[in-house]
Amino acid sequence: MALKFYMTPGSCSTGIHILLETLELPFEVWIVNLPAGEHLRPEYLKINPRGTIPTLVLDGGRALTDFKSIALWLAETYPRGRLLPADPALAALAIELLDFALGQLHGEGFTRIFTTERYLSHREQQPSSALRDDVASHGREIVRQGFEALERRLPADGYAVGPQFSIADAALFYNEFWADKVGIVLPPKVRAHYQRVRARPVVRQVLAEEGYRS
Ligand SMILES: N[C@@H](CCC(=O)N[C@@H](CS)C(=O)NCC(=O)O)C(=O)O
Repeated sequence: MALKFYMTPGSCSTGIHILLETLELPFEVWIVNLPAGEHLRPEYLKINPRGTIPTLVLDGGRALTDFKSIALWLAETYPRGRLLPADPALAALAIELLDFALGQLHGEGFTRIFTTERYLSHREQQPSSALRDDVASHGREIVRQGFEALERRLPADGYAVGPQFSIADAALFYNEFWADKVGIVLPPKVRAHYQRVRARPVVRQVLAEEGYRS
């Protein structure tokens, strides 16, 4: 049985898609249409009770239901892909950056921009557009400050934690891609990192498969 990958084009699952293709693994793609609410259907909730993507169902049926666990499983199961540095301190740093990408840039920043309604008071019958704008611009500010912090620690060349592409780069990349899409200007080293990852043939292939022109 092949790996089953549940994804939505252009979402955070793009990062996992890049890791799967980098490792040249065979996998089945199951598209979950988030805007249509397919992630909340009972069939999908049976696989991933939180109703989020990405999900990776392993050979044997066990489901991994968040980005970090999938990325770690891939890196540790296929060490030849060198998706985590062999040096434990660098590997820990990669996990720190991955966590920062998922928790801060995505979790605190982009969710306020993409799913603004989740931050509006449920007591408000009809939240004003000023309130919406306030939440979304707070999200943009969190993202902007997050990339400023990243700028101070990214090396001038290579990837996030050295010369080798790692799971941290895949997590940072989808956030940089989103910033590009919503017109948030990336500081110079972050922008160079984004372009370096985006130029990788596998990344170009994944973006093309997900419907983006390079
Ligand atoms: N903790 C999850 C969160 C992933 C996540 O937020 N995915 C978004 C798409 S980028 C999602 O599934 N949103 C649907 C929802 O939260 O209802 C992970 O790390 O995989």
